[in-house]
Amino acid sequence: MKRFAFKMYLKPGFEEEYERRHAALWPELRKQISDSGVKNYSIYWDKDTNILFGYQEVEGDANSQDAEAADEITHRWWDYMADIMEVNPDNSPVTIPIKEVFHID
Ligand code: RM4
Repeated sequence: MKRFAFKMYLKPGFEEEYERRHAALWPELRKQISDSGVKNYSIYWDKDTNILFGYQEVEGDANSQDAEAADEITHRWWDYMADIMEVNPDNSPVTIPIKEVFHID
């Protein structure tokens, strides 16, 4: 199991909408994420920068942000979220991996 942390960017003023959409996460996406080996997945919002900090534990090789490995459900979700996030041309969220500098179990 590997730990993967990353940052994404929320458009200003959309934190409530972001939280609302995630509270209603599509069941098929939740299943796809779990089936892909991503566990213990959280996203945090920094109000001062609108940075979204993601953390997840990954059993395989593909994390949730890998646009190459992403399936149709994930790409549909990215299309849905594109109006409130900073995205790449394929609507995948701009994702910057963050280096782990400390961990204890
Ligand atoms: C985020 C982003 C991620 C996705 C989660 C569920 O806003 O779209 O790629 O894994 O939602």
